[in-house]
Amino acid sequence: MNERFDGELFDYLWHLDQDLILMPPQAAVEAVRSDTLLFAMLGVSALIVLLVAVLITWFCLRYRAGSNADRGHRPATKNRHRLELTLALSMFVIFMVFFFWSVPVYLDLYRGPKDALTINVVGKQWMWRVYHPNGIEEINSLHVPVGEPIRLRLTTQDVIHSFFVPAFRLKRDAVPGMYTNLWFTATKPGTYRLFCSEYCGSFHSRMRGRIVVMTQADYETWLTRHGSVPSPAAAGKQLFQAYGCSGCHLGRSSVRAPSLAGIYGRPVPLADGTTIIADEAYLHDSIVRPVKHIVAGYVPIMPSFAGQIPEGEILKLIAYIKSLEPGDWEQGPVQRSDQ
Ligand code: HEC
Ligand SMILES: [Cu+2]
Repeated sequence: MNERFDGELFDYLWHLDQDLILMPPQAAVEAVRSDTLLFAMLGVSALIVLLVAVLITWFCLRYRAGSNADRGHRPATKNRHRLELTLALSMFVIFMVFFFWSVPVYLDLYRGPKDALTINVVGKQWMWRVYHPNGIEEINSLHVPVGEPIRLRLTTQDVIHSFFVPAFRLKRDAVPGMYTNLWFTATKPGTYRLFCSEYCGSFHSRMRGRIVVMTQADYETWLTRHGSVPSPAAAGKQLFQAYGCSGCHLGRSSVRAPSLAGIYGRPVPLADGTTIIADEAYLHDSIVRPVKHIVAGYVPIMPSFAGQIPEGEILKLIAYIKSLEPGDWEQGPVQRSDQ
């Protein structure tokens, strides 16, 4: 048994108590909301199962062979109608209660608050890479402050993965070429387990990590301790040069390509006559699949960068493009000489 395997076995045994618990801790607002709903549904189902079981037993005893129970036909009365109506209506009411209870729970999971702190997460065989808005990067761990709404924007570098945090009762697929979102507000400081819950290759089971929920004060300390990294936009500016994007896109270049200054969030007219809002997904597509949306008035000469730029760097390029204000590139030569 080599040392590495030894370490893993130890790791496995060490966490066994956490793996085998029946209910993971409730560590987020979302966990409490879905647990309450789940247990209410389980409760109602249990009551109905109980009612059916009691009736079955009662009828078995009452109408058993040889008993002198009345087996004659019931005369058709208005009463029977009322029984059917009551049953149907009460079922309807129960279902409607659950409908109006669960819809907001579901919608909140897919449309979180606008002011949430956005953190990018990229799945990759077999790890989770985390990109904080201030440039801090982590692998297989995610540090967040308690009590603050967090939005995770997920994507993946290779195959489909799924971001699963049992303590938050949250799971969302990370899909290649797509951004999916996950919102949560952690309620208890502590360390929680993170899994990939979509089979993604030989070492899928090792694609685990931890979520560290910290008090505001601890989080501030953590940020300053890791703080002196370039911002994603600054890193993106470097990459924009390194990958030769500036050769086409910057003002002075001879090749005709649209200016990207101030494009984020604006409608872009496309060659097929439609317009599209330049959001993250559009910018991502423009880099890896330029022919998907061709900007009106331009020849589609941009090469596809699919598979050539890691997702983490695409995030930085997008951060750079987002940071540009309209007119930023007008003073082309000045811009270029300081790079
Ligand atoms: C060979 C020249 C060339 C290179 C290199 C190039 N582009 Fe482009 N790019 C274009 C052209 C031409 C268009 C407009 C036609 C189209 O949509 O395909 C465009 C479109 C875009 C758009 C959409 C612009 C809009 O107005 O909606 C984005 C975003 C973009 N490029 C980003 C990049 C990034 C990031 C890089 C570097 C990784 C890059 N480009 C490299 C020529 C280039
Ligand atoms: Cu995975």
